[in-house]
Amino acid sequence: MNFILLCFLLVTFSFAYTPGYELSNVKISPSGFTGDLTLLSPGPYPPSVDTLKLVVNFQTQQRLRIQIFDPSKDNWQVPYVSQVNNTNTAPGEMDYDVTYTKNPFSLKVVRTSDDYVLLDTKPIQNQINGLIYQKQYIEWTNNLEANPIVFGLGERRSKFPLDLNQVYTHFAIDINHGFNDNWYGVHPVYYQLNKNNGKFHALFLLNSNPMDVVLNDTSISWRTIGGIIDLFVFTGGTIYETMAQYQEVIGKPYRAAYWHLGWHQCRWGYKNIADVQNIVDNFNKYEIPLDTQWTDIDTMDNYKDFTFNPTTFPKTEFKEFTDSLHAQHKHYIPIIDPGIKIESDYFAYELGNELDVWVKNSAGAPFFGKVWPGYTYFPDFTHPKAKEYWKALFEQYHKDIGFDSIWIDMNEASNFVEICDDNVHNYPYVPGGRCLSQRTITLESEQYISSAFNTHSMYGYTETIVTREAFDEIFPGKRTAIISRSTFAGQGKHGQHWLGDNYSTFEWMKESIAGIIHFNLFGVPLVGADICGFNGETTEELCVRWSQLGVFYPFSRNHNSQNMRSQEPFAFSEDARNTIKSFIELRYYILPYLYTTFESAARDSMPVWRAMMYDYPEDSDTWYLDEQVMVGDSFLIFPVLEEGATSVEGYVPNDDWYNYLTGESVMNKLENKVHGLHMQFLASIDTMPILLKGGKIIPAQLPALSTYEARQNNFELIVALDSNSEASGWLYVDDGESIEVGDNYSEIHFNVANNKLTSTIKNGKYQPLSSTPLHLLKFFGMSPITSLNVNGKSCQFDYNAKTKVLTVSNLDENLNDELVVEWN
Ligand code: MIG
Repeated sequence: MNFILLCFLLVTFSFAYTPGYELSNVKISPSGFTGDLTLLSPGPYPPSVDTLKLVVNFQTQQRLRIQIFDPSKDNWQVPYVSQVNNTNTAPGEMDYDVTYTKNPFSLKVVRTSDDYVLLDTKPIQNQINGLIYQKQYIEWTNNLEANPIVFGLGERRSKFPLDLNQVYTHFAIDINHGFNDNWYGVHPVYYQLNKNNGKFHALFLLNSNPMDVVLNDTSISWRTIGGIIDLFVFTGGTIYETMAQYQEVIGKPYRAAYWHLGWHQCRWGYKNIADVQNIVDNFNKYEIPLDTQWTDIDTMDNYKDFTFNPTTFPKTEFKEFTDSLHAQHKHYIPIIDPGIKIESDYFAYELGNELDVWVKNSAGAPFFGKVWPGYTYFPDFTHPKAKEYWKALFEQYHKDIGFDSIWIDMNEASNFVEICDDNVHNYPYVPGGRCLSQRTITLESEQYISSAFNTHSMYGYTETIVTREAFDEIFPGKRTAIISRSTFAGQGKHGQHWLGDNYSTFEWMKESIAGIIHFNLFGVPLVGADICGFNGETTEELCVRWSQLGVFYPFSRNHNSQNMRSQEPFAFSEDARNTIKSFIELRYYILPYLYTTFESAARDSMPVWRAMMYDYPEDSDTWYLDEQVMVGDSFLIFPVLEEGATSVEGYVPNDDWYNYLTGESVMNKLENKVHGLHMQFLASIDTMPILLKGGKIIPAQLPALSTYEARQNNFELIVALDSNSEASGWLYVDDGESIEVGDNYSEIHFNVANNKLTSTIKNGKYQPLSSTPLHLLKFFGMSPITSLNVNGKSCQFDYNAKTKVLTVSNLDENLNDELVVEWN
C-alpha cells in the first residue's frame, strides 16, 4: 500500500506543466522533414536549451526515426548499436502518417492500416508536458490508449506485460533490487498491443544515459539526463513482424551452437578439480545428459582473471580435465570478470599497462576499484587496443585450458568500493533516485569514446563485442557463446545472457518466465535463469519443479551460489533424480525441434519463448498470462509454481491441443470462438503438464549423454493433427558449430493433408542426416485406419483407439530424401 502510494506521488507531483517548444522552419525533404524548435517555457531543471533541431527520417515502409538534439554542440550519440543509417529517399510505400503541430510543438505518428496512434506527444494542460530539453534533463511524453498493454523496458524483475503506474529506470547495476527496479542491463524498447485488433508495434529510444521511463495508464514518458532524443518507431503488425523490424536496427541474434542447447551444470564453490570431475562422473554414472560443465571464480589464483589456483586447480590437471570432457564430446565454460588486479608481474596487469587500455579517472590516471581479487583497474572496451589486449589474454587462456565459450560476469561494471561521487555532477534529476556512481566505475570516469556518464550502461555490451572480436580469431569459423550479465540493446548480435542472481524460491522461479520472454523480445533468444535457484538453499521439491521448467528454457543451466547445499540432478532422492533425468532427456529428445526454432530466431528474428498473447492477441484472456508459456510455436507448458501443488491451473487458447506425454486430445478448436478454456491439470511431483498444438509436426531424436551423441541417433516425427487432420512443421540441421555453413545444411518441410504426409526438401546437403534415419512416426488425433504406406511400402502400425495415437516403428527412411506416407 505504502509502496503504491509512493510511486503515485512520484509520478504525479513531478509534473510542472510546460508546453515546451515552438516548431518553425519546417523543410520537407525527400526522406522526411526537418525543423527548428524554439523554447516556449523552461522545464523544472534549468538551464534549458533554447534552440533544438528536429530531424524526421522515413527509413522503411515500417520504420521512421525521430531525432531531436542541440545543434550547437557535439552530442553524445549511442555508438555500435544501430545497424541502419539515415536515408536520403523515402520508401516507396509507408505504413505510417506523420503530422505535427507548431505551437506548441508536437508530433503524431499514425499507423495507416488501422489508424492506430503510435506516437502522440501533444501537451495537455496540467497533465502532460510538452518536450523538455535542458542541459541535464530531457523529457518527452507519448499519450497512449487507456490502460495499455506494454512490455519491454528491461532489464528488471517484472511481470509480463508490465505493471502500469510505475517508473522503469534504465541504468545498469549489479545488486539485487526490488521488483520492477533497474538491474544488470538496459533495453529501452517497448512493445504495445492494440487491444482492439491484436496488432503490435514498438518504440525504441536509443539512449544510453541514466533514464527513467514513466509508464502511466494513459501515457509513457522518457526522462533521460544525457544524450539526445533518438527515437525509432516501428509500425509492427504481428509480434513477429514487430520483433523483426526492431532487430533490423539492433541486429539479429548470433546463431547458437547445437551444444549450447544441451544441459549446462555449474556452481560457485567447487573446491578443486576432483570436485568438478566428480560432478561429471555422476552425470555419467546416473546416465544423465550433460553437455557443458562450468566453473566459477574458484579456479583462479586469488581471483585473478586468466590464472589458476596452484593447489586446487593447477593448470596441467585442469587441462587434463577439459581434455577428458572433450573426449566425451562435452564442453567447458569458465568465468571472467572485468576487474584486473593491480599487481606487478601479473601478466594481465602488465599488458594492460603497456597498452594503456584502462578506464581513466577524471585526472587521466587509471580508475581503480575493488572486486574479488582486491584493487583492480578496468579494461576500457571502447579503446582501440582493447581487442589486442583481450585477445592476447584469452588466447593464452585457451592454450592453457581449452575452454569452449565464456561467461562474463560483474560487468555493470561492479565495484565494491562504496563511494558516491554524484555530487561532482550534482545531477538535478537522478533516474532511479539512488546514487548513480555507487558500486560501479564512477560516472566522472573516462572511457576512450566518452565519459562513463554516457557509456556506463554499455560496459558489458562493449565487453561482449570485444570478446566476440577476439573469439572470432581464437575460434576461427566456430560458434561460441558469450554469456554476459550486463547487456545493452543489440547484445544478441554478439552474445547471450542469463538472468543473474535469483533466489531458490518458487516466486523467483515464476519470475524467470517474464524475464526470459522479455529477453527474447530484446533479441537475445539464448537466455535462461539459474535452475533450482542461486541464492538461498533450494529444496528437493523446488529443484524438481524448476528442472521441469528449466529444460524448456532456451538456455538450460543449473547454477548455485557458494556455501549452499548441492543441487545437481543427483543431489536429491532417487525419485527426484529420476524425474529430473527424464525431463533432461525430454529436452534432448526435442533438440531437433529446438535447434530448428533457434534457426528461426537467427534467420527470421523469431522468439524461442512466446508469451500466450503472441499467437492469440485478440483473445483478451491471454493478455496477462506470465505463468505459462509457449516454447517455439508448438509446445505449451504449465510449470508448477506453487509449493506442495499437485495440479496446476492454466489457460488453453482456442485451438486443438494434445497432452504431449500421452498423446490424448485435451481440447478441440471451437469454431467461431475467440476464447479458449481455463483448465486444471494434474501434476504430481514427477510430471509437468505439457501440451502440443494440433497442426504441428515435431522432429525429435532419441536422447543420449551429450548432444553430440544424441545427434547420431535415429529420428522420430510427432505429428499432432488439427481438427482438419492437417499438420506442418520443419527440420533444420547443419553441423551445429560452423559460423558459415554455406550449402552444407538440410532443411526439410513436412506437411500433412488428405491422409498423406509428405516432405519437401528445401535443401538436403547435410550428409550426416542420411545416416540418422527416421525410424518412428507418431500421430496424435488419428482416426482408425486400415492401411498405411511409407514410401510405397505397406507398413505395420499400432493404434490405440482410446488415445487415438497411431505409431509406426521400425522405419528406415533417409530424411534427405522425399518422404511420402499415405493411409486409408
Ligand atoms: O559477486 O562469480 O551473478 O552467477 O556465481 C558475485 C561468483 C559474483 C555473480 C554472478 C554469479 C556468480 C558469482 N558472481
